[in-house]
Amino acid sequence: MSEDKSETVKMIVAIVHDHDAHNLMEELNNKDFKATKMATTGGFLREGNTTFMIGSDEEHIEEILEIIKNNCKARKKTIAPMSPVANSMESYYSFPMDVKIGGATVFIIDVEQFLKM
Ligand code: 2BA
Repeated sequence: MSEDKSETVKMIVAIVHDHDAHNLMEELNNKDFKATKMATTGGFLREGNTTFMIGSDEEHIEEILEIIKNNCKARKKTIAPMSPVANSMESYYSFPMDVKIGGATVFIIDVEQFLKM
Protein backbone atom coordinates (compact mmCIF):
# COMPACT_ATOMS: atom_id res chain seq x y z
CA MET A 1 0.00 0.00 0.00
CA SER A 2 1.48 3.33 -0.96
CA GLU A 3 0.85 6.85 0.27
CA ASP A 4 0.11 7.89 -3.31
CA LYS A 5 -3.27 9.65 -3.24
CA SER A 6 -4.27 8.20 -6.60
CA GLU A 7 -4.81 4.82 -4.95
CA THR A 8 -8.01 4.08 -3.03
CA VAL A 9 -7.14 3.03 0.48
CA LYS A 10 -9.65 1.25 2.70
CA MET A 11 -9.67 0.33 6.35
CA ILE A 12 -11.19 -2.96 7.36
CA VAL A 13 -12.34 -3.06 10.96
CA ALA A 14 -13.10 -6.66 11.89
CA ILE A 15 -14.39 -7.78 15.28
CA VAL A 16 -13.62 -11.45 15.79
CA HIS A 17 -13.72 -14.09 18.51
CA ASP A 18 -10.59 -14.17 20.69
CA HIS A 19 -10.04 -17.82 19.71
CA ASP A 20 -9.77 -16.92 16.02
CA ALA A 21 -7.45 -13.94 16.46
CA HIS A 22 -4.14 -15.80 16.47
CA ASN A 23 -4.78 -17.76 13.27
CA LEU A 24 -6.20 -14.72 11.53
CA MET A 25 -3.14 -12.60 12.34
CA GLU A 26 -0.83 -15.41 11.24
CA GLU A 27 -2.61 -15.80 7.92
CA LEU A 28 -2.61 -12.03 7.29
CA ASN A 29 1.12 -11.89 8.07
CA ASN A 30 1.82 -14.87 5.81
CA LYS A 31 0.13 -13.04 2.95
CA ASP A 32 2.00 -9.79 3.76
CA PHE A 33 -1.05 -7.83 4.85
CA LYS A 34 -0.46 -5.36 7.64
CA ALA A 35 -2.78 -5.43 10.62
CA THR A 36 -3.18 -4.09 14.13
CA LYS A 37 -5.16 -6.01 16.69
CA MET A 38 -6.76 -4.63 19.81
CA ALA A 39 -8.31 -6.28 22.83
CA THR A 40 -11.93 -5.13 22.89
CA THR A 41 -15.15 -5.93 24.74
CA GLY A 42 -18.54 -6.65 23.21
CA GLY A 43 -21.26 -4.35 24.46
CA PHE A 44 -23.88 -7.08 24.74
CA LEU A 45 -22.05 -10.05 26.25
CA ARG A 46 -19.48 -7.83 27.99
CA GLU A 47 -16.88 -10.41 27.06
CA GLY A 48 -13.52 -9.99 25.43
CA ASN A 49 -13.24 -10.07 21.68
CA THR A 50 -10.53 -8.91 19.29
CA THR A 51 -10.72 -6.05 16.82
CA PHE A 52 -8.45 -5.94 13.78
CA MET A 53 -7.62 -2.80 11.85
CA ILE A 54 -6.35 -3.73 8.41
CA GLY A 55 -5.37 -0.94 6.04
CA SER A 56 -5.24 -1.99 2.40
CA ASP A 57 -5.53 -0.97 -1.22
CA GLU A 58 -9.02 -1.48 -2.57
CA GLU A 59 -7.82 -4.22 -4.91
CA HIS A 60 -6.88 -6.50 -1.98
CA ILE A 61 -10.10 -6.11 0.00
CA GLU A 62 -11.75 -9.24 -1.42
CA GLU A 63 -8.69 -11.35 -0.63
CA ILE A 64 -8.59 -10.06 2.94
CA LEU A 65 -12.31 -10.70 3.40
CA GLU A 66 -11.76 -14.26 2.20
CA ILE A 67 -8.99 -14.72 4.79
CA ILE A 68 -11.29 -13.39 7.51
CA LYS A 69 -14.09 -15.70 6.37
CA ASN A 70 -11.80 -18.73 6.35
CA ASN A 71 -10.41 -18.07 9.81
CA CYS A 72 -13.41 -16.89 11.81
CA LYS A 73 -16.04 -19.38 12.84
CA ALA A 74 -19.57 -18.60 13.98
CA ARG A 75 -20.23 -19.84 17.50
CA LYS A 76 -23.29 -20.30 19.61
CA LYS A 77 -23.32 -19.24 23.21
CA THR A 78 -26.07 -19.90 25.71
CA ILE A 79 -26.28 -17.13 28.22
CA ALA A 80 -27.80 -17.57 31.63
CA PRO A 81 -30.46 -15.20 32.94
CA MET A 82 -29.06 -12.09 34.59
CA SER A 83 -30.51 -10.27 37.51
CA PRO A 84 -31.26 -6.60 36.98
CA VAL A 85 -29.42 -5.94 40.25
CA ALA A 86 -26.15 -7.46 39.02
CA ASN A 87 -26.31 -5.69 35.69
CA SER A 88 -27.73 -2.58 34.19
CA MET A 89 -31.37 -2.67 33.04
CA GLU A 90 -30.37 -2.29 29.42
CA SER A 91 -28.87 -5.81 29.32
CA TYR A 92 -31.43 -7.48 31.60
CA TYR A 93 -33.00 -10.74 30.41
CA SER A 94 -34.95 -13.22 32.51
CA PHE A 95 -34.49 -16.53 30.66
CA PRO A 96 -31.54 -18.44 29.08
CA MET A 97 -30.87 -17.26 25.57
CA ASP A 98 -28.84 -18.56 22.62
CA VAL A 99 -26.80 -15.99 20.76
CA LYS A 100 -24.83 -16.58 17.59
CA ILE A 101 -21.48 -14.84 17.69
CA GLY A 102 -19.64 -14.04 14.50
CA GLY A 103 -17.80 -15.40 12.50
CA ALA A 104 -16.71 -11.76 12.14
CA THR A 105 -18.39 -8.37 12.21
CA VAL A 106 -16.73 -6.34 9.49
CA PHE A 107 -16.79 -2.66 8.58
CA ILE A 108 -15.06 -1.36 5.45
CA ILE A 109 -14.23 2.31 5.68
CA ASP A 110 -12.91 4.74 3.05
CA VAL A 111 -9.62 6.23 4.15
CA GLU A 112 -9.24 9.89 3.31
CA GLN A 113 -5.49 9.99 3.82
CA PHE A 114 -2.81 7.44 4.63
CA LEU A 115 0.43 8.92 5.97
CA LYS A 116 3.53 7.62 7.68
CA MET A 117 5.48 10.39 9.34
P1 2BA B 1 -21.38 -8.38 21.64
O1 2BA B 1 -21.95 -7.01 21.66
O2 2BA B 1 -20.93 -8.95 22.95
O3 2BA B 1 -22.49 -9.34 20.99
C1 2BA B 1 -22.31 -10.75 20.92
C2 2BA B 1 -23.45 -11.39 20.17
O4 2BA B 1 -24.67 -11.20 20.91
C3 2BA B 1 -23.72 -10.76 18.80
O5 2BA B 1 -22.90 -11.41 17.84
C4 2BA B 1 -25.21 -10.98 18.60
O6 2BA B 1 -25.46 -12.26 18.05
C5 2BA B 1 -25.76 -10.98 20.00
N1 2BA B 1 -26.34 -9.70 20.36
C6 2BA B 1 -25.77 -8.48 20.38
N2 2BA B 1 -26.62 -7.54 20.79
C7 2BA B 1 -27.79 -8.17 21.05
C8 2BA B 1 -29.08 -7.75 21.51
N3 2BA B 1 -29.33 -6.47 21.82
N4 2BA B 1 -30.03 -8.70 21.66
C9 2BA B 1 -29.80 -9.99 21.36
N5 2BA B 1 -28.60 -10.45 20.91
C10 2BA B 1 -27.62 -9.56 20.76
P2 2BA B 1 -22.33 -10.59 16.61
O7 2BA B 1 -23.42 -9.81 15.95
O8 2BA B 1 -21.58 -11.56 15.78
O9 2BA B 1 -21.33 -9.51 17.22
C11 2BA B 1 -20.09 -9.89 17.78
C12 2BA B 1 -19.42 -8.67 18.38
O10 2BA B 1 -19.18 -7.73 17.32
C13 2BA B 1 -20.27 -7.89 19.38
O11 2BA B 1 -20.14 -8.45 20.66
C14 2BA B 1 -19.70 -6.49 19.28
O12 2BA B 1 -18.48 -6.42 20.02
C15 2BA B 1 -19.35 -6.40 17.82
N6 2BA B 1 -20.42 -5.76 17.03
C16 2BA B 1 -21.48 -6.36 16.44
N7 2BA B 1 -22.21 -5.45 15.76
C17 2BA B 1 -21.61 -4.26 15.94
C18 2BA B 1 -21.90 -2.93 15.50
N8 2BA B 1 -22.97 -2.63 14.72
N9 2BA B 1 -21.06 -1.95 15.86
C19 2BA B 1 -19.97 -2.20 16.63
N10 2BA B 1 -19.64 -3.44 17.08
C20 2BA B 1 -20.45 -4.45 16.75
